[in-house]
Amino acid sequence: MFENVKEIPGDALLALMVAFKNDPNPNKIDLGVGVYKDDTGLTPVLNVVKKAEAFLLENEVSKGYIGATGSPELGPLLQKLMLGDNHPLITESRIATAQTPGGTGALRVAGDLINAVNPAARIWVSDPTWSNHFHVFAGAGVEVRTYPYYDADQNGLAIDAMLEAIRQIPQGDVILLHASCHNPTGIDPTAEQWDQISTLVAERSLVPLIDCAYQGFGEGLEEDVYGLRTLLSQCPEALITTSCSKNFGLYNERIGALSLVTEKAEHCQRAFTQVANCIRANYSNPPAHGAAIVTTILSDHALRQQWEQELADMRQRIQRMRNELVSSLQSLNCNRDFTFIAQQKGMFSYSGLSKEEVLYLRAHFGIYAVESGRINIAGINDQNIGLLSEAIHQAIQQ
Ligand code: PLP
Ligand code: TYF
Repeated sequence: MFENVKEIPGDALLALMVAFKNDPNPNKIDLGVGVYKDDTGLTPVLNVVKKAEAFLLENEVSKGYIGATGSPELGPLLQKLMLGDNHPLITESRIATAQTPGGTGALRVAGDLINAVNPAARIWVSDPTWSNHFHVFAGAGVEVRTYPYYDADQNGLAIDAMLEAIRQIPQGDVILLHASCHNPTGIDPTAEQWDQISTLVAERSLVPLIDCAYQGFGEGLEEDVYGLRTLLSQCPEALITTSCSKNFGLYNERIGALSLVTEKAEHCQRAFTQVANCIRANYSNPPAHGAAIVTTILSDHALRQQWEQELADMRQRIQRMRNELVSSLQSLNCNRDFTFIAQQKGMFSYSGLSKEEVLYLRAHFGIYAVESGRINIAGINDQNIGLLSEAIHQAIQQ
């Protein structure tokens, strides 16, 4: 069976992670894969997570299966986090949530669900988007198309081209929108642009799939769901994929969720049986530990406050590094304007560096960025920012 199987290239981002690890340069800098790092370059376990785990170690009574759709407490807690307390979708029972293995698991179940209930539907993703979106939806048998998003000349959102493309998407298709902290560009729509996008998505009878992987990493827990709430206020149906990897620092626990929003409560109950069926046919039921951590934190007042503080610390450190990179490059009199980096949101920045410049940084300084020019701002710290700025200054003069 395997004699003539051809090799396929792995994920370029994960390959970059390995290349960084193998580089002996003591001053190397990792701006590649999207994980948060603190000022010492580590991806720490949050203190609040350690507290929740200590509680679970004492109090957990069973390792029994938790069922296809996972923890029954997780869904309502995540719904409130995204929508706010007493949101009409919650009080009207028009939203149902299944726990999934990470945001990626949620995206895959969403793809399987789309394929099961409307096999003709395509999914439209931004150009560019997180590369795994293509793999996940193709794997689920859903055709992926793109709409314009990035304006390279302005280093901003190509809003006119985006709206024009959305006007052409056939009714009933699914459109994926990043709730905040767009991966890879770091460019999010403004509130006014979200209003325009939402009105159009509703007018065209498209189903928004809102990928919410960075709530709290941009401007704040509330601010980062402005677009999500606006879309849900206008569109009768939607899908939301949530990841707790970044905002709880639970990357390898694989914790996320898929929420289904329907026009009527009875549609929700029926469609949710399809969600459960997709999960059963795939991995049967999700791992329990990450959900237990998240529910422990979100349902306890003191733990929740501590989590919000630790999340704010991560967010503020990223913003500080954005500002410092911009001023550091300015003080070197770089002949290129990088001020847009301070305006972008979340961990990622489309820096505008060309592939040649990225490869120059890697070869000459052991600085690892993605060839598209994407840099992970969380990889910058007080110790390496001087070297990084000098290196960028040199790379763009080549
Ligand atoms: N969606 C986006 C936009 C992402 O950047 C990521 C990144 O990791 C995910 C989803 C998936 O996250 P998870 O690690 O929870 O599967
Ligand atoms: O874009 C990133 O860097 C993150 C992490 O296959 C990631 O979203 C990257 C690739 C991948 C899984 C996660």
